[in-house]
Amino acid sequence: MKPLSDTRLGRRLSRRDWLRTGGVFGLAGMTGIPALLANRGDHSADAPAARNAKHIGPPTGAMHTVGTVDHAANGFDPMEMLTDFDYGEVSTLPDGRVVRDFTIVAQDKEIEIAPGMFFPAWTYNGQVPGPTIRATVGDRIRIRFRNEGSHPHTIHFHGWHPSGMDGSFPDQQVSPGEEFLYEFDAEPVGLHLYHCHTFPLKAHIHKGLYGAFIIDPKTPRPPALELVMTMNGFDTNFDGENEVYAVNSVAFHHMHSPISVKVGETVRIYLLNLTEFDPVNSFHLHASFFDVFRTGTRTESDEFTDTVHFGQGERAILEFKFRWPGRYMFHAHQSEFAELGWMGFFDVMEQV
Ligand SMILES: [Cu+2]
Repeated sequence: MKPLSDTRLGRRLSRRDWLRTGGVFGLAGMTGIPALLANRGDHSADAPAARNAKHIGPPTGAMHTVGTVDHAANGFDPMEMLTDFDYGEVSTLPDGRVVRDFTIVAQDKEIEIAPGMFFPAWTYNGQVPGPTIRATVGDRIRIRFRNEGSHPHTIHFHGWHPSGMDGSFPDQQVSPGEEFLYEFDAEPVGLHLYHCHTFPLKAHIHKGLYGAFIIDPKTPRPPALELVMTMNGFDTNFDGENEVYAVNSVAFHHMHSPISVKVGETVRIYLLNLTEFDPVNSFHLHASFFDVFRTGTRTESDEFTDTVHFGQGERAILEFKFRWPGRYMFHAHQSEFAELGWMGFFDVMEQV
């Protein structure tokens, strides 16, 4: 079903070879991976594509998966994840400063990343990405980290913190069954991230141990519809290349469930790239342009464009408004990523 190697030729098939040989057609039948892909290639009666097309619906060229992901079983819903901000348990220090207490637990967990396609993830709090940690600049952050997974893990936060809180050194690894308390002040203002910093990093990050860390300025940003989108990918056959791409883990989710916005409403996307294996990922918005606040550290827009490209760990706040009602696509501008899951729709309604 998933030919990792061609023993006859004695060489490993690359993902692209695999797509060309029709491997994905078997995948399409098994998992609902897009009818779009099933429509490529040989359509003769005996071709796997034709056989599987019968199971996954008519060859409409529809650009999404067929079937549904069980979000309840996953324990997270990509739509809810867009606006799910964890502000922690709030208390105050004697000097009046705000303290935010969080608990993050590392757990091994199988997650469904496309209908019928499961990935053996390593998670923070059972979800990929982990919870979006949010604070105001200057707040004290305390994160009680418990490792209930099968491997050593850490949490390495981007932002200011002393060396002892870095979560990257050999003596800072948290073994299964152990705990560590990360404590530091939230600074600087910006859109940051956190991720496991255990070697090999590419395995620990790709398995799902990452999340967004937003530090708001003292004067809040203007009101907007705020959405967190973490661009990610999954290497489902462990060949060092991703077979599935998404924002917030579930391929094509917003093709089935478009994001509702209003004409003239400010949309603010906290966009991060945590894709492993590929050097860049990108975001392109149809029929509109957006301001780009790189790393979210400054209040002036760095750029006005319709496409941004990020290396891993790179992130920016995007702000835009739609002028007209209707359906507008957003997707990676690496067409291959888009066709393997990283695309979605905004549904724009008239203001009432
Ligand atoms: Cu780890």
